[in-house]
Amino acid sequence: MFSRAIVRTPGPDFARGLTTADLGPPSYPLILGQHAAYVAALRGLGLDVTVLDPAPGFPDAYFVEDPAVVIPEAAVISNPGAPSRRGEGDTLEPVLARFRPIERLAPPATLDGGDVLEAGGRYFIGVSDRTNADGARALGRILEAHGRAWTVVPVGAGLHLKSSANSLGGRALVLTEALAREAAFGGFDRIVLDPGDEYAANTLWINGRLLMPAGFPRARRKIEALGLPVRELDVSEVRKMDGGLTCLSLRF
Ligand code: CIR
Repeated sequence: MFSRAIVRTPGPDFARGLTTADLGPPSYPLILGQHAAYVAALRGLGLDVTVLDPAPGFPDAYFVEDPAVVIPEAAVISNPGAPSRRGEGDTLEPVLARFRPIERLAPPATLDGGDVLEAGGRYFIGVSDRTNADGARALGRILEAHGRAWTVVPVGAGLHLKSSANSLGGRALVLTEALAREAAFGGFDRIVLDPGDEYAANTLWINGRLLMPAGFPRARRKIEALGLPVRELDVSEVRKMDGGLTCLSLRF
């Protein structure tokens, strides 16, 4: 269960962030509105939300999930895989230090929090273009020191592990077809998305309710069949910058 979230308002330079999406130019007024609706949704789900100001010089910094990983015992400042995002963690540290002892990952380890999925009492760490094997091992050692179990998962397609797999609470996961046969997820109840619905894997479970990106009715029907209450949010401008619902917050 989560009680808090940290988010950061996108800055006016957000369109200079990294992206591989070819979905057209993103709009600043629209992303501000979508971000405000996201914050309101988190608050509506009972979370105490800390909203940080934009971080000048770091156009991707509103994707606060990537430069840190928060576990019950610590906040780990990561070393993000993209050089332009290194330094975002320093801007989060004073905020996270209010809630957790700080630990740090150091080069050659690289890790983005978007590659870290907690589900069924275990941490799954994706090795991706952003998170290397050193990063997975370094976070794994911290998790182990706090008595937490972890498993490495190769991320074939998509930016991060959580671009393609997310928790639906308990032992249920929503996954793209590409990850559905991944042995690490063998013991889970799996909702596998249809081809074309891959973006809907970036859903956000908060205390028994699910936030989903708008516009994926087939995926929504599959998830609602589990009895999980779903709310859709429009994140079109976030998607243009390769992001989704999970990347916009740190929850703990
Ligand atoms: C990036 O490429 O780093 C950002 N434009 C998007 C990060 C999305 N984060 C996430 O999926 N956890």
